[in-house]
Amino acid sequence: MITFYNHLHAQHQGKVEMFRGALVPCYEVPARADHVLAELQRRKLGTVQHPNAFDDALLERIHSRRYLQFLATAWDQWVALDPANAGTDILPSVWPTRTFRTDIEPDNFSAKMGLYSFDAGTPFTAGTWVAARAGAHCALSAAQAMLAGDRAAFALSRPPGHHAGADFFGGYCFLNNAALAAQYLRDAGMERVAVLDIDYHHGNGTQACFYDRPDVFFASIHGDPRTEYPFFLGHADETGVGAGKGFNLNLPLPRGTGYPAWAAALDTALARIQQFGAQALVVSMGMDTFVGDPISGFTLHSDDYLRVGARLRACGLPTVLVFEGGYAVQEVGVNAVNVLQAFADV
Ligand code: Q9C
Ligand code: ZN
Repeated sequence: MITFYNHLHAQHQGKVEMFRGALVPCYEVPARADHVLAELQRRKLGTVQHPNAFDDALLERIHSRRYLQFLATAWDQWVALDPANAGTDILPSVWPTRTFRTDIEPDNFSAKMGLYSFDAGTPFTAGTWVAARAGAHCALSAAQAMLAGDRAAFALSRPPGHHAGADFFGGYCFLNNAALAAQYLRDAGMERVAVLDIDYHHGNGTQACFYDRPDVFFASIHGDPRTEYPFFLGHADETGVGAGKGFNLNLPLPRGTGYPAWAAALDTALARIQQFGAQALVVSMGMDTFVGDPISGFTLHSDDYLRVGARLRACGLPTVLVFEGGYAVQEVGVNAVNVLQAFADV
C-alpha cells in the first residue's frame, strides 16, 4: 500500500491546550506520526512518498475562502499584534454562540480566532498552516493514487482533520483531510463516495460538510456525545437533511465499549455503505479507540486492529485511509500499521 507522508507535519507543534481551567501539554504531538512512519518502514509496508502539489483552489471545494485566508495569515496577524507573541501559541478564548452574528468578520484578532474555532484545545502555531496544507495534500495525493488504480492508499498526515468544518477549526483539526479526499473523488467523476469515521470522537466536521448531500454517505462510530467530545453533535437521530436525508449514519457507543460491540457497529456501518452503492471508501482512521488511549474510553487492543483492517478490505471498495486521532504515542504506530497490514495482506 502506498503512503503519502506529510514531511512538514512537525511544523505544527502545539505546546499546550486548555483542559479543566489549566494549560496542559498537547496530546496531539509530532511523535505520533513519527511512530507510524517508523513502524511502516520496519514492516516494509509499501512505498512512502511526499505529497504531490495541488492548486489551493481545491481546498475551497470544502472550506470557505475567508476561513482559508484567515488560516494562511493568522500567525502573521498574531505576531503583528506584538513581536513577543512569536514565542507563544495562539488559543481562542471568546466565541459567537447562539444569538451572535457570524456573517461579519471582526477586525479584532481574538474575535477572529473565536469566529473560526469551537474549542480552546487546538493551538495555532507558527507552522500550523504549512503543516495542515501539506497534510491536505497527502489526502488528495492518496485519492489521486486510488483513482489511478491503487486498491488503497494511506495519508499519514497530522494535524488531523475530521473535526474541522467548512469554516472552523477545533479538536486538533484545521483542514478536513477526509472530506477533501471524498470531494476530490466526486470531482473526478465517482458518483457515490462513502466516508467511514472510526476515530473515537464523532467526525462533526465531516458530517457537517456532507449533511445535506446524497452523493457522499457519512458513517461514524464514536463515543456517545452525551459524555464524549465533541459533545454537541454525533447523536443517532442525525440522519441528514433535505436531499441528504438518509445519507448520514451515527453509531454512538458508551464509554467502555470493547471490540465485540464495536465490531458489530462496524458491520452495520459497512452494510449501509454497501447498500448505498459506494464506489469508493474514505476512512477517517483514528486510533484513539485503543484501550491505552489517554483521552478516550473504548477498549480495543492492538490485535483487534488486524481484524479491523481485514473487515475494511472485505467490503471490496477502493479505499483512501486518512490518519486522524490516536494519542497512546508508544502504541499508535503498531496499531495503525496493523490496520494497514491486514488490509494489504488478506
Ligand atoms: N484533555 C481527534 O482525535 N480534547 N481529536 C479532549 C483532552 C479534544 C480529539 C480533552 C479531543 C479532540 C482528531
Ligand atoms: Zn479522536
